[in-house]
Amino acid sequence: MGEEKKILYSGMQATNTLTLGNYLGALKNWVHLSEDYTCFFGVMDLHSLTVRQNPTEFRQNAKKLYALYVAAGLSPEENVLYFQSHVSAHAELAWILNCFTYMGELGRMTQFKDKSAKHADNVNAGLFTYPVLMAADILLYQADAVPVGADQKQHLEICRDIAERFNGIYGDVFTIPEPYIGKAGARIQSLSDPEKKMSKSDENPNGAVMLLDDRDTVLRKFKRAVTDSESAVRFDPEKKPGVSNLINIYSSVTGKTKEDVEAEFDGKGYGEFKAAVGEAVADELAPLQKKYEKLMAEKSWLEERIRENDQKAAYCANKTLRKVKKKVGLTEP
Ligand code: ATP
Ligand code: LTN
Repeated sequence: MGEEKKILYSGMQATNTLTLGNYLGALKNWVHLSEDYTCFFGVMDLHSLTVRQNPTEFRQNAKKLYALYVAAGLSPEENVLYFQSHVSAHAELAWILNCFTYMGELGRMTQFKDKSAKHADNVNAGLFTYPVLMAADILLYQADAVPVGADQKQHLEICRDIAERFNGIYGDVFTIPEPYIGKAGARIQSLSDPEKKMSKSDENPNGAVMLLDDRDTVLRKFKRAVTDSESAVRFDPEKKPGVSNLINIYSSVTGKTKEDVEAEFDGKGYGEFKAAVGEAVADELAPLQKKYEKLMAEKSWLEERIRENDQKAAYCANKTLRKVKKKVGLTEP
């Protein structure tokens, strides 16, 4: 028998459809990691409530996100793919951990500061305690590794602090998780403004390639991608952020190194290069989109997997929650 696999936990908020940045920076890496870890991936719908949602669109987006996880290659039979809000232990543990988290710690979170500025009319308490719910997500499953983008690193640090504080009082209840910051595709920039990251909430529709964009749209967006006044395909993020971003995307999709890409397009113009990147991305997305359409057409299969996975997640989460409740001295029901 081999060694028992370590536990990996991650998830995304269920807002809007995903971009190529979400795919190359997160989802695609998860698919690789899922071979080596026992994985839990959540559709983080409770976190999405920190920003006001339209209920109909929100419900659809959450289901779409689940289908995209599966279409991208995460098997719901090999991994636990579930909805955060379907497992009540998340909200329960978050409450308990709230009582082990200090206002000062939460006030230092840069995401809280950014989002409060962006949604100045709705600086709610959920936005403030967002990292505590995230800590509960991770700690419930005794995760060893948590793949996240650089923007989430601070949240992982506070999660470790809360877990260590709790363990310090009550003994070894929680596994202390390690962040796992991927390398390839770690940061895909906007096609229209390569100084900014590619984001779902970009105002310019040409800045972000969406995972469900059709071939013509993908090709058109790459054709319009902002570059520079030279014509050499050379990786230099400082001086040539646009072209460097395209090299990064192309190398992430094809698996070629940056040097190989430079050599491949040596002496060729930007027009040819942009067309090649567009084609490579469209080819990468085509099978994912086909699978997504198929999944959405036979919803009952997906719904059955969701039910099974919600139960598997709840089983693991409740084990930790029971232990926590006992440790803090809550009476048994
Ligand atoms: P928003 O536009 O609403 O801020 P987002 O597109 O940044 O959202 P998140 O839900 O915050 O998406 O992130 C989901 C995951 O995708 C995270 O792990 C994040 O690090 C990763 N990710 C998001 N955008 C990019 C990007 N441009 N490049 C690489 N990874 C990204
Ligand atoms: N905050 C994360 C989403 C998220 C998450 C988590 C990621 C919520 N809970 C637990 C990893 C582990 C984001 O915005 N990307």
